[in-house]
Amino acid sequence: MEGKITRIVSNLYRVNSNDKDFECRARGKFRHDKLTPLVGDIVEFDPINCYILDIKPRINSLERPTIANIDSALIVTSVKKPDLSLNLLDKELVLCISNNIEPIIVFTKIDLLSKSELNKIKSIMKYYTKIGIKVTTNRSLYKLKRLIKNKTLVLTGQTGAGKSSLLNKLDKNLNLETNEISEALGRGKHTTRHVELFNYKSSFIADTPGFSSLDLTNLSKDDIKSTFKEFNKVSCPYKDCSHTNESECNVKKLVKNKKIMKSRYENYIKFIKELK
Ligand SMILES: Nc1nc2c(ncn2[C@@H]2O[C@H](COP(=O)(O)OP(=O)(O)O)[C@@H](O)[C@H]2O)c(=O)[nH]1
Ligand SMILES: [Mg+2]
Ligand SMILES: [Zn+2]
Repeated sequence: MEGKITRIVSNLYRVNSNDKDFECRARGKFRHDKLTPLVGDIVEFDPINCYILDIKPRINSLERPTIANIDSALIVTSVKKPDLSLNLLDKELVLCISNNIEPIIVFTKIDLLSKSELNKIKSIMKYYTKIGIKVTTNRSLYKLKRLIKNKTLVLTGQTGAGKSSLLNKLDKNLNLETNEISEALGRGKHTTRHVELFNYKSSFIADTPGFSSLDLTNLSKDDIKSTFKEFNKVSCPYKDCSHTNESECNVKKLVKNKKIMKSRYENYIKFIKELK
């Protein structure tokens, strides 16, 4: 039978197949091949003796959290408490896109905004949508459900952004704890936080704090540049323009003309400088 590993505790692998869980062990063969089954792996297994027989090729794998075959990431981004950080959002976008993970931005706490603040957020949402990124809010559950259908997803976002609340909204049975304080305490108590995928209809969602390490050091300048989708459509006089110090750069012109969001450009420059 074929299934998906949703949880690993010591040497027990939980394999979900047709809505049923099987607690399996892995064959010694994997240790030989230096191949460790990961949460998210699609495996062939023996449902009678509960042994994992084979691991299907991965589409990708992340290290922190350790997880394989991620289609999309829900980038949970609060607009207040904690305040909106476009720097963090853009960084998460770079990490997703460079790992071939489809980003889905979910803005939260819109209800805490004044009217003028709301208009600002709306124009930010419009911009990200325009450059081809999926954007929704935690109030549009219907849209969100459509966006996550048949996918394996990770949640990412700051503590207090509303990740657990969002999962609870999707699935009332989950009952995840939802406040900063309990989470902060929990983090201290459980030093090893293992990754677990929970099955929601046809989707699997990783209950993790997301990319615990938001560092770009494994990327090159070109990797970063290519994740800024709106820059790629612009042709500059220099074929390999880095859009930094070149005297003639059409990206920089578009930033001046407010066709490219200023914070996007500034974050691009910051990320490139972080590599040095
Ligand atoms: N006003 C408001 N509060 C929210 C919203 N989403 C979550 N919260 C609150 O924000 C706090 C942190 O939420 P939680 O889900 O624990 O965040 P997490 O750390 O990302 O899992 C909790 O007190 C939630 O009730 C929202 O859309 N609006
Ligand atoms: Mg939480
Ligand atoms: Zn340029």
